[in-house]
Amino acid sequence: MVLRKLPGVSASGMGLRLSQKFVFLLFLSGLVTLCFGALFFLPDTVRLKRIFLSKSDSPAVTVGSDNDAREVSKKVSGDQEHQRVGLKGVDANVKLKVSRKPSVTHGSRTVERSVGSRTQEEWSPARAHEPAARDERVTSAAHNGEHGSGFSYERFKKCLLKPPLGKDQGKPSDPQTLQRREKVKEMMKFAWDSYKRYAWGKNELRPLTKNGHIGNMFGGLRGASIVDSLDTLYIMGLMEEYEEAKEWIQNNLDLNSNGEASLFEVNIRYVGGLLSAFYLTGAEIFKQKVVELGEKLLPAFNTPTGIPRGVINLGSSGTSWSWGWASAGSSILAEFGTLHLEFVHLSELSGNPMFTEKVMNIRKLLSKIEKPHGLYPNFLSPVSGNWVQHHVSIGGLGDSFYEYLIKSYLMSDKTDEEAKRMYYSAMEAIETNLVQKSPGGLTYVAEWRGGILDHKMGHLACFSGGMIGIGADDGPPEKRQHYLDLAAEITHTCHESYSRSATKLGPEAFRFDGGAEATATRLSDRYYILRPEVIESYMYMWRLTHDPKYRQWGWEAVEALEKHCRVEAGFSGIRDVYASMVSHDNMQQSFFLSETLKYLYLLFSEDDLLPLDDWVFNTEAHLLPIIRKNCLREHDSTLDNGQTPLE
Ligand code: DMJ
Repeated sequence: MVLRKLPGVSASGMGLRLSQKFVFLLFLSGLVTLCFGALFFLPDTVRLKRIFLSKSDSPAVTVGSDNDAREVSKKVSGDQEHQRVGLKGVDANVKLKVSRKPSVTHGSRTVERSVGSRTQEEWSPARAHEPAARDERVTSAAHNGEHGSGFSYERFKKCLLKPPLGKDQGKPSDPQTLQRREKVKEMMKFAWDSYKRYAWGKNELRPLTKNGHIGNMFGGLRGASIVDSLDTLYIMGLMEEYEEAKEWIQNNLDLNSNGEASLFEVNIRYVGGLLSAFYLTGAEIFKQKVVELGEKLLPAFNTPTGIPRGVINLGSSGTSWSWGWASAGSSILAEFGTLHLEFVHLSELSGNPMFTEKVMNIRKLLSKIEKPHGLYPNFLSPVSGNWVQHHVSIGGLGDSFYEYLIKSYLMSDKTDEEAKRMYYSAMEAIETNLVQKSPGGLTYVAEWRGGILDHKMGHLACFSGGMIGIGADDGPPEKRQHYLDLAAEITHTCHESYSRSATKLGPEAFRFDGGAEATATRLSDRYYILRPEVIESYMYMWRLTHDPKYRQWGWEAVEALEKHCRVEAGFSGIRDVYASMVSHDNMQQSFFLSETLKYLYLLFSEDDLLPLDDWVFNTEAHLLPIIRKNCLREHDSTLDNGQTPLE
């Protein structure tokens, strides 16, 4: 290359004068500052996304219900299609880009993500299911970790107000309901047997090709379907299967993996699944594994603000990254906001306060930060602690954050006043800004983009019927009935999104504009991947109202699942709920076993099966007990009234 001599510039080595060097440096640093600032402050425009999204070998398609954040590259190659999961915040099993830099993304790379009121002796799990008796004996030889856990399973059991499995495992007296419940149990057995036969040890079953899927959403961890199924198998009394699952955990669940995992997904499925299995059965192995796994997640919180990044290396490095698709290296509200329940229980079991400290720090930041119109945007910088853009949604990217606020309050035996305050003021803001009525009279929760409403609701947002329902009773007295009505209206709208399709299953997202009323208008929103949220709301609304329509709607869903999703080797999602000739997506999601089938089973059971006075469900439907004062820890030697609640 020929360098031309510029006036005033010496030709030797581009020798600039000192003042010119200074001006040049000033210009350069200005440019860098400008770029840096732009990444933080510009809205999430298509232009910006182009910078962040990796070039893939196929065109980018919109995945999941969030068009801005989830425009991920989807690799389709014959039957090797990467499935779309559309989890809270992230879509599993799709090709996703991970931002390698802690805050602003410069470099990036692509990764595939891919027991009424009987005495405690009568209700002990030992009576319900023999294997549990062994588990409890193992547990009473308390395992004290580095911190000395001080946790006593016996003490915990005494503190439950009611037997977890009810007086007769929740068996309904009405023959039709019993028959329906048996059908759901048969579906679980079929899904489990198929997974066992074709995909044992892998993360999910591919029911068409009859093989297993691993993906890399769990950072090299295996057996997601096993961990996710443990409590469902146990509750349904599928004890042989539960024992197989437990044995696999004991002998094969290797936590020494070195891959990149979604903190959120590992937490809700693995941590949640193991905690739930431990509290239900008392088997020590689950406690050991979950505490070990929890410790591997702690480095994700090593950020300037303590807000964890979305992706963590489970190996010894513990390095973490932000999702490449998330605006400017931000963390996702539904991800860092969906750790609280599990982490509080990790502290209870391990005696290590660190877990609780980490999530309380998140809480503190979110409580203090200024919120536009009282709303919580979905993206926050783990470096600056500021919102990155103003997209608000009670569906994907935001959803389970709100769920964990009210459940934190309930799980704390209604002592966590901060969670209560945050939940009800968020609800006020959501009602003022997002809740809408369609011309046809359907109540829905729209999304908010910097003040502009997007009149759509994702399937994920349909959990909110149940959430608003369980939160109704603790709201301001004058709003209690209102919240219950709102919960019923939202659940009704979500049911409409099912009944307006040819398959009677609901689409990934449905709209209320351009003449649409609870129907998907885009091809890319028409799929159904065995998601639970609508059925989850039926279950809660049944428990709260005992209106028979909820059981009827649940049964309609069972029939549709059987007709359209059941294939020879398991259950599969479908690509278009409006096509009567269905095309299957070849994926039996692990949440189908942990959530969809569990909620259906509970819907057709008596309310004394897993009573809500004692338990909350995490966002993957795993059970976590309400923490009563002086009930879990050894040093809490006396109960308030000197008695156990069952005495
Ligand atoms: C599940 O993994 C959980 O319910 C999560 O919170 C959201 N997505 C799936 C089910 O749709």
